[in-house]
Amino acid sequence: CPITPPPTMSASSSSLTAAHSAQDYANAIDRSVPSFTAAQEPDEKSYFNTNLPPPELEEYSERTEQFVRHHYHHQRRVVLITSGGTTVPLENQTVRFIDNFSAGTRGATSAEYFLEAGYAVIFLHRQFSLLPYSRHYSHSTNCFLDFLSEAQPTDGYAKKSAVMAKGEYSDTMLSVLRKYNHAKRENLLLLLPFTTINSYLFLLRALAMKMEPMGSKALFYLAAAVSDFFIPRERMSEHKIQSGDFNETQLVDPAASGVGKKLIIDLDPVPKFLKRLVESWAPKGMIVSFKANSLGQLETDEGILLKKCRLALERYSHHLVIGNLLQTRKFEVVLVDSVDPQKQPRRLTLQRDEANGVKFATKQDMEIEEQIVTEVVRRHGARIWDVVATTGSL
Ligand code: 9Z3
Repeated sequence: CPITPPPTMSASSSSLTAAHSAQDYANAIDRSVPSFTAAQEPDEKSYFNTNLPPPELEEYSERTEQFVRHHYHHQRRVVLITSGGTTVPLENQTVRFIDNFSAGTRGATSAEYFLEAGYAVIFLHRQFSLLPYSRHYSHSTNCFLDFLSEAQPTDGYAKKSAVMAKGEYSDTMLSVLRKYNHAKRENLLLLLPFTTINSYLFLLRALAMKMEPMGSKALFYLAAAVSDFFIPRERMSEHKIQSGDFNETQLVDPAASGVGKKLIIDLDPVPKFLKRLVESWAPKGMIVSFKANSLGQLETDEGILLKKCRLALERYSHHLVIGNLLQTRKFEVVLVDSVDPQKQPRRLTLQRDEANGVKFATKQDMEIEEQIVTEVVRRHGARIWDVVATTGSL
């Protein structure tokens, strides 16, 4: 999860105010529970037997199976990218949910570079988050309409008025369009949207298992911002939580009275399934996870971030952790690998221009994902050779 959970998990962020005492904050997360240990097989059984699979599970599994078969045939490597935030619904018929901070930039941008590197991409993403290629022209900062102009018949391009790309954008747009069309034509990009943390977990497990035929040519690039806490099915309210519902749902504080009753949400830790992915769902694949931190002072935070990356490798035994700080994630990441987690990590940075104290990437060197993906692809290649050399097969 990219965000250290807020001191109290209230449904409304507006209630995260000085009205809560330091004591409230201190008690909001039960630190006595060893919550961040890796989930084991019984935890997996318990989670997947007690929570409901999403309706799209079967369809996505079939599409993934076909996609993998097709690219296995063409001897391509396949990467499963997860991208965007995961929601935690408060009701089964969801009206309210807790969300996670992520636009999907890391995932969508990386997908384009993986495609350029010859991979086929399964893009498991939060619905309506950024997508490869269309990300250049979507969302509020770069509305696609701003890239268009009206062509008049006199321009010689059209017999009647028509829409065309503005001159200054058309070269870039043409290049993006060609790559997009190529990916579509060659069936290189499988877009699979999800919304909730529960769907994400069910889908990750099912799709990972469908990648099995790829052997070591399967790569997992887990950039989605995964919720740390959720409400298990047996405690979830069926309908919208009403302010008088406290006995039924256990979600509204029965001790509070009158106007301004507090809604107290009791969340369980989300099981950490990364180890199950490594050991059981995709034992031959290479698994890359992201770790994010969001505190203030860069120097100290980097120390904390590095510790967290090393701890993650120790706990889950996967292959590479990419650490990023929320504030600088577009310019800087560190790579900590399982071969020697204690050695100085590989740091990737973009050159920066400083203007008014704000840091921008320079124009020549815009996207850090290009560097990240180049490095991951290189390590994946090395690992495939290792596996072939030691086992004689992929
Ligand atoms: C990340 O750290 C991603 O790089 C970001 C990307 C979410 C910061 P944006 O989408 O942001 O470009 O806006 N992802 C965090 C992944 C995460 O939650 N990891 C979990 C963990 O380490 C599960 S593997 O416990």
